[in-house]
Amino acid sequence: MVAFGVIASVIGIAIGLAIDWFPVQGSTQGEKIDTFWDVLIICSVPFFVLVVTVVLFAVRDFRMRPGQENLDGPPIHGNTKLEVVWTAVPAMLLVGLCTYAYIVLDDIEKAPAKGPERVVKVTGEQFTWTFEYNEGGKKFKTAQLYVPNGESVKFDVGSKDVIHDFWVPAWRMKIDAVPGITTTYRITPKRLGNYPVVCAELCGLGHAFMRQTAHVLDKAAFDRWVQQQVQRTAGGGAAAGGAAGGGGQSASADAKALFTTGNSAGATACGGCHTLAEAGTTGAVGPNLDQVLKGKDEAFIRESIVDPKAEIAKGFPDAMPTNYGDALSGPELDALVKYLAEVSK
Ligand code: HEC
Ligand SMILES: [Cu+2]
Repeated sequence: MVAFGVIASVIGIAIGLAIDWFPVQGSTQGEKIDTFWDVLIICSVPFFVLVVTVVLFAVRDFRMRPGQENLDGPPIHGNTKLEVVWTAVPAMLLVGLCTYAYIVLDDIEKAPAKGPERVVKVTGEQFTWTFEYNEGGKKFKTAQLYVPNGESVKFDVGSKDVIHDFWVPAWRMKIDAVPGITTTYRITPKRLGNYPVVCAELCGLGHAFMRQTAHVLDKAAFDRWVQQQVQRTAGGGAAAGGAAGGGGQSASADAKALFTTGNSAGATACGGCHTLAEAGTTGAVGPNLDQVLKGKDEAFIRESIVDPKAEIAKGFPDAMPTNYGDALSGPELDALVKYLAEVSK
């Protein structure tokens, strides 16, 4: 039995460690968390094997045989030594693992020893995330998350409505976004690339679509991106106004881009949820706009975008983001409404 248990434990641990449980590891915090996971596997597999082995051998050796139906074994009055052992060993293991977990948690929540730290304000709302930056005194908001590789970033997380949960699985850390309080965590990205941002708290009908992207850039690319955002925020109104007023061609081109990719001020792409033939999108979360906008006037379209809760389209969830009134500039909204009215005629 012991030999069986040892072999099964070794195989179990080997399988447990060989399985690729998680998405790519994208932060230095992730290393410690993944190591902790491996330790948990090493500690828990032998206990699982112990229990299952005893059950299997007991079933084989002590099962009731024909003619024994009415026999009962001798009465058992407990075994103090055994009970002490099976209480003390798991208790010690538990205390040990809790201590280790506490040390890991304390370590991954620590502020970096040197240098100022970037703070990004994260706001959840049904059903989108908005990220607010303050780069050298210049403030701006975006719908996608950008961070430079190798630099610690602290997230101040809040919510405008219900409880959400800010999670980038590749970074391993997550925390609830709770209305009325600010929760925080920090990570240091260690891998370039794009990773999903997920809401990990069921927050309403649009919960599953509350997904954006975290972009990890090298420092130079990040600085260029910040420069663009600062320019956009400073001159954004004028530039967009110019485009919208600058002839039908460019206005409709801009509106189409807005529809298919959103903007960087917090407006997520309409096309992810809506089908619109002219824009080549096939989203099916919300109504097919080719069909439902036929014959509708600009006022209806405008209201549907700015105040989607005013009228919920029949048969669809109340899942359209409610932040477009803020996230689209005046000219952007005008261009989008005009474009939709034209192409759905
Ligand atoms: C997360 C998914 C999602 C996104 C993104 C989204 N919508 Fe919607 N939209 C919906 C859903 C669901 C409905 C139906 C419920 C409602 O009426 O609010 C809807 C309704 C509408 C309606 C009203 C249709 C009707 O028949 O009443 C219009 C118009 C509309 N959306 C346009 C847009 C535009 C324009 C954008 C981008 C600026 C956009 N939507 C972004 C999900 C989305
Ligand atoms: Cu949410």
